[in-house]
Amino acid sequence: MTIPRFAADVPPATVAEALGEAGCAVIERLIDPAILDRARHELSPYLEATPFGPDDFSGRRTRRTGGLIARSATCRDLVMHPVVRDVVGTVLGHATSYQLHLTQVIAIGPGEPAQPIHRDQWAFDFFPFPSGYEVQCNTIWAMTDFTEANGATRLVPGSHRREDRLEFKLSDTVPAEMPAGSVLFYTGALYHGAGANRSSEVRYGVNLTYAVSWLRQEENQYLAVPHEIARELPEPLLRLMGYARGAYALGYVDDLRDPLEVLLGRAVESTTGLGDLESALARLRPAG
Ligand SMILES: O=C(O)CCC(=O)C(=O)O
Ligand SMILES: [Fe+2]
Repeated sequence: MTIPRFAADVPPATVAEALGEAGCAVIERLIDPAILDRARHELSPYLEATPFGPDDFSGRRTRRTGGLIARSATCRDLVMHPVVRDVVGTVLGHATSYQLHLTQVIAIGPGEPAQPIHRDQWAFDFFPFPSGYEVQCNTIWAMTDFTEANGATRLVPGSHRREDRLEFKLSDTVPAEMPAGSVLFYTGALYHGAGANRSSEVRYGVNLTYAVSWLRQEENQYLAVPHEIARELPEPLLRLMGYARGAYALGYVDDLRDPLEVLLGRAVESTTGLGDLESALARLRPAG
């Protein structure tokens, strides 16, 4: 199986369908690479200050810079990109809602070996989610061109439906090569890993991931984004960051208050999943 590839004008439903079949998909040149250059510029002090990873999985020649919502206005727009929201909303559409899971620039330095092949959903303590029940949908935006030589993400297309805890060799994988401005989608169950960087340049990707909102977030948005900054952000972004109730009641504050109301100090429209609960209950009512 190969990686499904699309042009920027692809309908999001087509990408979601491809993700169902292959567990991965690329939209080439979805945005102007200048937008990603701007994000890199906004983030440059943080990118330079980030230390290399502490172990082979994080990468000892790789820098992972997070907190992108607080640190880059451009990254806020990437997180909310309407095509991404549409695709992720379909892939995770079986859940009442989904939320942002982590934001991270992954800068793979020259000489970095390939990352072990893994499933991102193993982050959830290796819980064996049922095959076909995706809990996570991920994106990596190519800030620089992704080439086999500079560490393009390596994927095993179709492996999202395979058994859990498999071990793959690099020869089982294909590189998600793509020009800057493209975005790679892959689900939480897809086996993949960062490629080795055998070039002399740094490979920059922006990893923005989303997960169903009944699971704990990998990056803690409530602390990664200072509240003075959060209070100035648009409400839909805040909800996606987790200032909303997951499913019916997850994440409420004291007397069943909405977390967004608490952050902003004023009444907001309810963000509970009650609407969905009511329609689900209506479907279960006996006819007539
Ligand atoms: O940067 C990449 O290409 C992929 C990184 C990755 O899979 C991870 O860190 O979980
Ligand atoms: Fe990964």
